[in-house]
Amino acid sequence: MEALIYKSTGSWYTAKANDGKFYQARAKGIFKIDGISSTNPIAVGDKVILEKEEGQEDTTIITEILPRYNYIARQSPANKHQHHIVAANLHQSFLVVTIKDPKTSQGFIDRFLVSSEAFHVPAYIIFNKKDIYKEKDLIKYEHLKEVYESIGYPVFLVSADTNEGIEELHELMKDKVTLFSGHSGVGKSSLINKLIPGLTLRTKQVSGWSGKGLHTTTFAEMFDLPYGGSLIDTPGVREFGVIDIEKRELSHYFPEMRALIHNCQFNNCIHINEPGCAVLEALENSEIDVERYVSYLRIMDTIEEKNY
Ligand SMILES: Nc1nc2c(ncn2[C@@H]2O[C@H](COP(=O)(O)OP(=O)(O)OP(=O)(O)O)[C@@H](O)[C@H]2O)c(=O)[nH]1
Ligand SMILES: [Mg+2]
Ligand SMILES: [Zn+2]
Repeated sequence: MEALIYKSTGSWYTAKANDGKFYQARAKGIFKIDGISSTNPIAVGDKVILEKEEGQEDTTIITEILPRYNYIARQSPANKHQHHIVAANLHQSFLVVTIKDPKTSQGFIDRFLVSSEAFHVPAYIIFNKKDIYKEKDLIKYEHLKEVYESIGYPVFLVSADTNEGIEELHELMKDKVTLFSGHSGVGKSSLINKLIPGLTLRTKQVSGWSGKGLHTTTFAEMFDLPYGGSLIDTPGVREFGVIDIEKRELSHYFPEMRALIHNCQFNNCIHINEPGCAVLEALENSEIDVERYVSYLRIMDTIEEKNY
């Protein structure tokens, strides 16, 4: 029978079959998808074929992964040459960020957005913890909202504590599959608890933000929305390493650069020091945000040359 993966712990999967029931499932053999080396060949959101295990009442075996409509992957933290598939078959992703406690850097936002572009998953930026922002934090927020909305990424300001802005998120999520991603401690699970009444995901107990590297959510998990659609909670990530992008194509994943590159004098321009570069000209005229360009250079530095 056909089923959808709701949770993966590495060795066991929870899958909802088209009989409407949840099954515990194990994977049979080694799956290799598209020939890529991945730490987790089956991810939350994957459609699979389940077979009842002989002699077992409740457990099942995954015998096949059905083709993916799309997926998001990042570098495995343990091995940068391996992929970690964050989730599959997504309509959109919410990058949950915070101005403080913890602070999300613009570089992190940009690496996530580049991956979203490369995997063709529309991204929204959700600033959480509005209730603790002081005036200077709100000024920073307004600046970032302007930067990102001007290049096509919708930006929202919400608070899981006070419920501000939550209603707007409901509308965006209806009948869609939405991935929640972001650093640990930004409030992904807290927001999800507000978005799905009755859900009580574990969130960091201590009030406020007291340390780094303490992940409260440890496995990605999908939840159905009461008004149609579903969402995927994920463990916080420290870094979102981009994968499978070549130096020459990186600017295609920056929408504000993509719009200009046909004006560069050389068609193999990578917009660093070439003469007649339309991107550098726009940068000089402040038509491109300097921090975005800095992110471009930083990501460029992390891309290893392949065969030239
Ligand atoms: N002041 C304030 N605190 C919040 C808000 N949202 C979440 N928090 C607090 O931030 C801390 C982290 O929240 P979580 O929901 O566990 O964060 P998470 O993003 O799911 O973290 P991981 O599961 O580790 O990735 C908790 O102490 C929450 O109470 C908010 O809107 N305002
Ligand atoms: Mg969490
Ligand atoms: Zn150029």
